[in-house]
Formats: sequence, C-alpha cells, structure tokens
Amino acid sequence: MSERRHLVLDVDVGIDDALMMLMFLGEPSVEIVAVGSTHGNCTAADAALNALRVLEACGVHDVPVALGPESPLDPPHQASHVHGFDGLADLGLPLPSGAITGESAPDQLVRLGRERPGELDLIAVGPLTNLAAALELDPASLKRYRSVAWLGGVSIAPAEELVNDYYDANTLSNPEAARAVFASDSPITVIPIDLSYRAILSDEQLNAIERADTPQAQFAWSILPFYCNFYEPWIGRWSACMHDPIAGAVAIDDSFVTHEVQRSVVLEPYKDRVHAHGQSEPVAGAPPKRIVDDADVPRFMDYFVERLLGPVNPAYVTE
Ligand SMILES: [Ca+2]
Repeated sequence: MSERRHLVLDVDVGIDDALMMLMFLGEPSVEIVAVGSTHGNCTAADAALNALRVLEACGVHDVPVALGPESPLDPPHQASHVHGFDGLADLGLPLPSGAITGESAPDQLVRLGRERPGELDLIAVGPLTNLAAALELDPASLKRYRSVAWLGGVSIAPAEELVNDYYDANTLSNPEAARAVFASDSPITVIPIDLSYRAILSDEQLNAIERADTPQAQFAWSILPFYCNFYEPWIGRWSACMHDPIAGAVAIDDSFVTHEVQRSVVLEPYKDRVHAHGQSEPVAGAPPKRIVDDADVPRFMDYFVERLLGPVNPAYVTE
C-alpha cells in the first residue's frame, strides 16, 4: 500500500463489521480516526457498544465512537438470526470501559469532513442512514472525504433471474436513505454483495484464526462460529462470507480491484423485497457510481487472515 490512510468507519457492528475493524486494527498503514454507529445488524446503540468492545479487545482506547439514529422502520429490519440479538453472537460480553462521544454520528461525519477536507476515507458497511442524514445537513458533506466506499447493493439488475438469492440487508434496513444517497452527486465506490458473497473463508483459514493468539484472532474466533452456523446451509460447509472485510480492503487498496464499472444505482423490487441495483443504462436523477464488480478474492482472503494474525498497529494508544 502506497500511502497512509485515515479512516472514518460507519458500522452496524455486527459480526462482519467487527471482523473488518479487527482487520484494520492489524493493518499498520491505516489509522481508524473515528467510528459512527448505525442500526442494521442490531440497534445503533448496541452497534456503538460493540465498536467500543472491538477496539478495547485490541487494547485501543483513543478512537471516538459516535452514536447514530435508530432505524426509521417499524419494526426495524431483523438480523438477530445472523448476528445475534446484541450483534455479536449473544456472548454476554461485558460493557466496554469507554463511552460514546456526545456527538451524533451524522454530525461527526459532517464535522470531520470540514476539519480535514480531502484527507479522510469514509468506509460505510451498514445501512446508509448516517450518510443520508449528513447529506441533509450539508449536501457537500460526503464530497469532502478523500473517498467514500459502501458495502451493499448488487452490481447490475437481474436480466431474468438471479442464480443466487442475494440478500441486500444494508439497502433493506433503510431504503429511503439508500435512495437519497444514490440520487446525490456524491462520489461513492460501491462494493456489491455479489462480490462479497464470494469472500468465503477456507477450512485452513478458519483453523489458522482458531489457533492464533493475537487479540484480533481471539476476538474473531469468539464470534465467527455463530456466523458460520448461519451461513453453513447457504455455503454448503461450515464457513462464512466476509462481506464488510472485503469492502474495507477494497476501499483502502485499489490493487485488490480487478474490474470496475460506472453505473446508476437505483432501488427496484426483487423477489419479495427490494435491492439497490446497478443499471446497464444511465438513469436520470441517479448519477453514476463506481461499482467494483470483481476483485482478487483469493488474495484478499489471505490478506484478511494475515491482518488478524499480526500485531495490532502500534500507532494506537494501547494499554
Ligand atoms: Ca455491516
């Protein structure tokens, strides 16, 4: 990786959100500057606590975590069967020692962009609630980030019928927010779920995580079994998809990208639900977004496990 990156994370932590954070904590060339929580895999309140838990599990105590608004849907989109009711496999983890900041996650997004224009990379791997709220506060807010990446959507609309039953949870958890963000002219890189569903841990990689004694690997192994149990029927063996981690890796390192397209992204019905799809022709009112529709998945999988098995980035204040 050629240059140091300063990350703002927008996360609904969430087992794979936690895995992405652990990966970044083991990556010496990036620094997590701030975290904003959003609803989705669990409540925004639980996601904020979980973000603090992940940071503290690696001895990191100096990264601010801001709380985002809860789901506008009644009832909220449900994901407890995937991540547990608390978002982290219902392990009964103790409360973190640190506290959330007093600032809302959308306010934090707007403020950081203004304070450090062109410096920060925003990586959003949950519903787009906070990004849509930031755009309402300031329509130029996302343009002040060096880059904005989002995990979600499908790279292109199904011409006839999809062979895979993709489930676009980050769109389903707040469709209105997704519509607002994709109608904006903010530059956004989309890492679609038809790519992230291909990022599946091998038995050897699972074994390596289980055996390792780093804090990232030990925390990862505490939450991975719940996730693998959920994915086992879909994958056909005991493993899981690394959705948020592959989005994070692509966001910080373009060399993972093997193919990309520019497409309008719109929300359309899909089976009994709705998906955000890339469109083959430009759509009025939906400025084209960069969609990474292929990446070097095998190299990413090795990279992910290496980051869990290496030291925590010493740039953080740890104890
Ligand atoms: Ca997520």
